[in-house]
Amino acid sequence: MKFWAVLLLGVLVGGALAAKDIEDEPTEEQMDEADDVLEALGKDEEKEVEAEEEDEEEDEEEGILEKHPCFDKKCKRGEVCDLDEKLKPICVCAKKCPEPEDPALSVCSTANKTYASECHLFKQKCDLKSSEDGKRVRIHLDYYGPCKLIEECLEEELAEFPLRMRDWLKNVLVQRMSLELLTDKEMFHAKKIYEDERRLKKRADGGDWEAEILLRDFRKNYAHYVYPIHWMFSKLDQHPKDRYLTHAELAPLRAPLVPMEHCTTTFFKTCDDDGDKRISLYEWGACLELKEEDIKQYLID
Ligand SMILES: [Ca+2]
Ligand SMILES: [Ca+2]
Repeated sequence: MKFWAVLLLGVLVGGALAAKDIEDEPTEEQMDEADDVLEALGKDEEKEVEAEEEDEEEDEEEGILEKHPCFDKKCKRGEVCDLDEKLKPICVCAKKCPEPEDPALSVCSTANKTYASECHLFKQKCDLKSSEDGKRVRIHLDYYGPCKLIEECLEEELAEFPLRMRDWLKNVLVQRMSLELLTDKEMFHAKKIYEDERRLKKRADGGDWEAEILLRDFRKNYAHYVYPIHWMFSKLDQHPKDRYLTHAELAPLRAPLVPMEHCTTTFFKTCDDDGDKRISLYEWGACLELKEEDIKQYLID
């Protein structure tokens, strides 16, 4: 799944980061789950590149060389494959991570420490896990990019957050249509929004409209926002697909968004209306200000 990278295409207006609410923080288990989801996301992208390379290599090597036992072994980030005493492939902590030249590849941990890359963070997590003999390791990926000052999310800023979020979701959907990254059902909805907006001579390229304009547009062209809100919910609802979003399932949206929008964390907390630490489709729709009768299960099936 590659969509987190595409999320970055839509640039939201924003400042620094949300102040962390000490109470009601996710548990260590929930944060570990979020790490696993983020770790797997990054690897999906690498896998596609690797698969192409492997195809080429296989063509060249077929019938000549026997595969190394580590050839098909997939390890987490910060880990590499090695052979145990029985020559079976196992994952062990990486000795070293590649040093990225681009500072944008750095990540910030929940302990507010910047790591040069995801590999560096997950390697340290792996090292600690191995050395502390099963004890819980308190290192988690919080967001992409270097750590930065977290500003408090003011009430009026929080009220504006859904305006930008909705507009952004709509634009991401339309952008993905132009990149031919949608299923037929998604394409059907995206095309309709695109054509309607073109007819209305509206801009469909994202951007930083004033809150007032966004609000006016939401009221006037409300129908354009209904599907994109459902669409993002179903994209995130994957582990498991049960019509609820957990902290881990929100991570692919949260991690790239937090450095751009300091109300992200607070916003997601407010969406959990009944406080059961997961966001139902109804809570998600209500939080993004859809009318109750427009929150429809069939749109996420
Ligand atoms: Ca789920
Ligand atoms: Ca809930």
